[in-house]
Amino acid sequence: MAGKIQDQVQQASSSQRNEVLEDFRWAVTSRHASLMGRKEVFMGKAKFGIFGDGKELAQVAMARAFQKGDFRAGYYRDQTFMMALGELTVQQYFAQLYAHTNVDADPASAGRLMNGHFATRSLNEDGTWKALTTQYNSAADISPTAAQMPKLLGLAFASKLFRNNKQLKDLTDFSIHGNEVAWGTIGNASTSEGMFFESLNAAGVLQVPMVVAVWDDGFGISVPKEYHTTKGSISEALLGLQRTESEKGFEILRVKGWDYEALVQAFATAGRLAREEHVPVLLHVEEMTQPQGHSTSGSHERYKTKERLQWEKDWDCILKFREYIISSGLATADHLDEVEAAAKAEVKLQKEAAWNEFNGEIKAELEQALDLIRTTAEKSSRKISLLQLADDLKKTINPIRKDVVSTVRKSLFLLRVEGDEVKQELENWYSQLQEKNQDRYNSHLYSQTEFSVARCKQIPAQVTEDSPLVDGREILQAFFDYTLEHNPRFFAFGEDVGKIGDVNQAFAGLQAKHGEWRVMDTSIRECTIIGQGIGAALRGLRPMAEIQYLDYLLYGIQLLSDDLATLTYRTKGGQKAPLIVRTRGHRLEGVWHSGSPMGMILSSLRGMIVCVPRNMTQAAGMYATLLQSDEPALVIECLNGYRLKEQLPQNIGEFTVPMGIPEVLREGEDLTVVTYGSMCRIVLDAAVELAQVGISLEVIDVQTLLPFDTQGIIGQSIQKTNRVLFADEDVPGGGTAFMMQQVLDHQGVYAYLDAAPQTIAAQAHRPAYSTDGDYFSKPSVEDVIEKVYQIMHESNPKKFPAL
Ligand SMILES: Cc1ncc(C[n+]2csc(CCOP(=O)(O)OP(=O)(O)O)c2C)c(N)n1
Repeated sequence: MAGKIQDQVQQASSSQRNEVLEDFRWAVTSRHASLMGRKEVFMGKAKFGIFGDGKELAQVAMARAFQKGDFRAGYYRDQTFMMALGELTVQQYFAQLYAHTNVDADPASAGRLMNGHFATRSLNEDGTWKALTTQYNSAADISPTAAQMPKLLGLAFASKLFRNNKQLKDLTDFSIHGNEVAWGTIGNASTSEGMFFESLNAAGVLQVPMVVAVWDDGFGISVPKEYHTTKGSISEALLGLQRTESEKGFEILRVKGWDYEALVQAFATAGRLAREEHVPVLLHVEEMTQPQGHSTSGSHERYKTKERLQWEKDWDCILKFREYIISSGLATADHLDEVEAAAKAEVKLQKEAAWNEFNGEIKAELEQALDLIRTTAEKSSRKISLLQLADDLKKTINPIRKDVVSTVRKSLFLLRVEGDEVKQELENWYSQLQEKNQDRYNSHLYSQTEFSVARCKQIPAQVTEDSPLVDGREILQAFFDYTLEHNPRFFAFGEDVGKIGDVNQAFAGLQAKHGEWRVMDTSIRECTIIGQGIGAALRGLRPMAEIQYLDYLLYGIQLLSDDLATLTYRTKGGQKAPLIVRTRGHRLEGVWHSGSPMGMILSSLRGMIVCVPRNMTQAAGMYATLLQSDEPALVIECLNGYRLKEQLPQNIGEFTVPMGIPEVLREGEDLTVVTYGSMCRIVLDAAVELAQVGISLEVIDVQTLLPFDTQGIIGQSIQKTNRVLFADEDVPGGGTAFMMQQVLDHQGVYAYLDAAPQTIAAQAHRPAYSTDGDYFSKPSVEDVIEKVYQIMHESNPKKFPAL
């Protein structure tokens, strides 16, 4: 018996030893990847490099505590963690450094992101979800520092919902009883960002399983931490968040980045607390280093003192790890040297394999291009110039796709005077190459799967004479009630959404009916409301995040633009977050409640659907479409429409409004007005008055700005009327300029126009307060009448004399 126990003790200690040595192997593997990565950049084989050296030890410890189903949302230093988890091979690491466009080579971003942007794939190729609870998960990184924090909150919040909302308990591909922890990493300097503080406060309020590890190397590029953080320490500065026996809050832990045992223990404690008790944890990892400096963009000798540089050498976490292993008798120095030598050799092999695969594809295309240009040259009158182009291409050092394509295009330009028999082969080859490059560099901005909005079922609203006339807000209320009943993954949250059912009462009574885990209040924090939604959507839920007024979307626009709108594109279809952002805008009163900054939205949110319903029936149909699809969307309801009467369709909750299909609201002969949202009513009122002076307006509601008129309905109208005016409430050159560009560039209407296409928009400033402020700032019925009349006057001054 005694022997058996001794065996067990020995087995335990040998497996412990193996674990430690495995961690050492990953630490040195990662370090050599960093060292070689930097050289690749200096040799010109990659453009830029940012590496995880100096942060290795904490990351092997974090990997030990990370479990299947968990999510990471971190930043560019986390290569060791990803490698130790088995979610990043060294070859993939180098493939991203070279920007290899193949998903298998770089599963995180298919070459779309610079190195150090990590992600796992949550989706199958057809856009369906993988079983996230059976894999390790990393949300896709983005570069703006601290912007990983709001979605981290949402990833953690999803666990809270899964644990508390019993209707979700069968969704075991996404959560097992809300046991999943969301692990965040952030550099010490980046904790100065507002997003960091907002996210931590919200996590403390919500009590979500979120562990935030701060990698503290004392600097943010060249700026020391005294310039960044009160008291020079984020854990000191945030002591007020620490939970006590009587008050909920954070658990705050501090640990040194070179102390292996303490790190393993700290991450284990953090993981346990978060997983079991849903307590958020701040884990401040101090005394980290940066052996190679911040990135390949400069050297740290410029701003670190000699003493600091020496300290970083003496306290290098791998050096300390070696000392620990040797002094604990877990391995000898010779053995560790052997492990390190083997790791280094392996890194070199995988680096070369990554380069050969990356370069091999390009070389093959280059050789094909050279062959084709040369054979074409033999048949062409431009032989000498073509051969010269081919020779120049051949001589390029480390050629890239741009060199190949640019040479082919120059060749085809030279060949413009030749017949098909000379150039057809090169043209065909180039058009196939274009298709491949389109897929490599331009695809997946929008969903390419069966869940794209374009493929949603179209079900018309059923309205009869008997359909009751109700307030617009009641249409939405009926829709949300139906959806809460039928779709357990759907939940809505935002400022004042819960108890009172939003400031315009579209959710009135629905929290009481469906529960606090379906319809909920948040604090005033637009940015993390968006992040909360992104994170929850990444975990298979269908959140509706409410921004109380469109004017306050600016607090969240950076996140929407950098994170949500780019998500599917930057992972080449590897992740999706079908978040619906609901807000209300356009006309009301004053500088901050009448905004319509559509130009800003259109420029920054490509990758999202942008819906601008003219009334609440259309809004309900759009929400139904969006909930069938997997695309993220912004829906801007009309602020002044909640009390207007509309007929309640019989099939509320089921009817859909298709995306990208404008609706002709009034048919006419003389001029097409293209508009949306609250302006629809103004333009329709103007149309009635203009009819009385013999001007017949065709009024078109675009309904969605992204996508925009996918069937060319506006162009067809212009073919009939030969005149067009684009109208909205944005500043001049905003939404109207976008609509005009779309129609002129994509619908070939130039030949049909009898008058210059024009726009009518609001003043360049925000509206002054009160109804008069609105009248003198936003387009009024009279403004539209006069503008249309002016266009008609220019066409026919006799019939329409000057005003
Ligand atoms: C919003 C934003 N501002 C500036 C930058 C440029 N930048 C990249 S890394 C960095 C320093 C970050 O330092 P820290 O958070 O301490 O992380 P470390 O690199 O030291 O690990 C800066 C300023 C950025 N990426 N995003």
